[in-house]
Amino acid sequence: MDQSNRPQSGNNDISEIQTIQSTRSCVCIRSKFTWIIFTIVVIASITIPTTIILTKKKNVAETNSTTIMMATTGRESIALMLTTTTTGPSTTTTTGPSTTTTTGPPTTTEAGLISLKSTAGVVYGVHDTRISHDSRAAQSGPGIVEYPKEEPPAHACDGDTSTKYLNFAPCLYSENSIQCGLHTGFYLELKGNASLVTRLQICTADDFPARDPLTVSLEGSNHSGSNLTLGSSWTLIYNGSSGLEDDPGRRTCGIIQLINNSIQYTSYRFLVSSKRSSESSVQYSELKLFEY
Ligand SMILES: *[C@@H]1O[C@H](CO)[C@@H](O)[C@H](O)[C@H]1NC(C)=O
Ligand SMILES: *[C@@H]1O[C@H](CO)[C@@H](O)[C@H](O)[C@H]1NC(C)=O
Ligand SMILES: *[C@@H]1O[C@H](CO)[C@@H](O)[C@H](O)[C@H]1NC(C)=O
Ligand SMILES: *[C@@H]1O[C@H](CO)[C@@H](O)[C@H](O)[C@H]1NC(C)=O
Ligand SMILES: *[C@@H]1O[C@H](CO)[C@@H](O)[C@H](O)[C@H]1NC(C)=O
Ligand SMILES: CC(=O)N[C@H]1CO[C@H](CO)[C@@H](O)[C@@H]1O
Repeated sequence: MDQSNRPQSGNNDISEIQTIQSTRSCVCIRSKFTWIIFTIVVIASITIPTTIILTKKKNVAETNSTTIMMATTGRESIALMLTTTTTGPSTTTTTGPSTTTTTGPPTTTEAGLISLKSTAGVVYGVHDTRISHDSRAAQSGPGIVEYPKEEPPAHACDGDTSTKYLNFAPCLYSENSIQCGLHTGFYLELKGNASLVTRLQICTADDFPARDPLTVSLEGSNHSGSNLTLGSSWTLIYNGSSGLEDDPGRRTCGIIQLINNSIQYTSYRFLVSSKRSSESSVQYSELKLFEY
């Protein structure tokens, strides 16, 4: 900054001597000018690394750019605006090439993610089902106690945040209440070996934040087949926050919840006990379980 000021001060020497008393406004303009240069340098130092990060990693970049933007808001609104504009184009360029989903491959890089591939590929939807109580099977269809055929429970276990599981029970699809979709969920028998679940994460669906689960439970069992409908088959592993209190956005995974668990199970039952606000149903794109 010193260097950039030097030639100017040389040119302004005479006028400065002449109008020493009336230079307040002049100095003011100059300090404004240096302030603008400083701002540009600050903006450049923020936007260039941000753009590099964004083009490198899509999902990570979204969270990180948000962090940077939030850090910048406190300092100056211009920098914030410019950071926002850079995230726009680079996000579009990164989503462009990956044609399959907007959020990219969700499973490949996640350490400890348990495969939710199920025995015979079946995921059992349930409704009106409470922790340690018997499961009541949910039917597919548009009416009461049912889920849409195109939005089955298996969609919560497919590793794809562009598909979702939606359940209206005990409501009709036309109803709108805080109760709709509560005490629904699903269970499955893992195709692989028993797993030790120590973390849980839920990802939002494509629309209606009001339908996001807020409190959930996870139970484990080593039983199989029809015994899994019995409440006595299940042991409670987790009962608490979904990690979605602060809406992370659509088709986005919430905060990972830690689970104090030291027992392996071969089957899991997931239930939703509350949602964000009044809507026709509960919905989510993914349940993710991790083993370390
Ligand atoms: C599953 O468990 C069996 C025996 O308990 C073991 O032989 C096998 O390697 C395990 N498979 C995987 C994928 O861990
Ligand atoms: C179901 O549970 C009962 C009692 O615990 C047990 O005797 C039976 O073998 C179980 N059946 C299966 C298929 O696991
Ligand atoms: C599960 O947590 C809810 C609060 O979210 C609580 O009301 C309920 O009693 C808990 N159930 C069990 C079985 O711990
Ligand atoms: C975790 O569970 C064990 C056994 O149930 C218990 O002794 C321990 O206090 C728990 N730890 C926490 C942090 O809740
Ligand atoms: C369930 O099976 C796993 C693996 O065989 C075992 O480690 C675990 O202790 C069993 N859980 C219970 C509650 O028996
Ligand atoms: C600087 C910063 O916030 N880095 C974070 C970027 O996002 C990853 C994954 O969410 C975090 O692990 C980093 O700490």
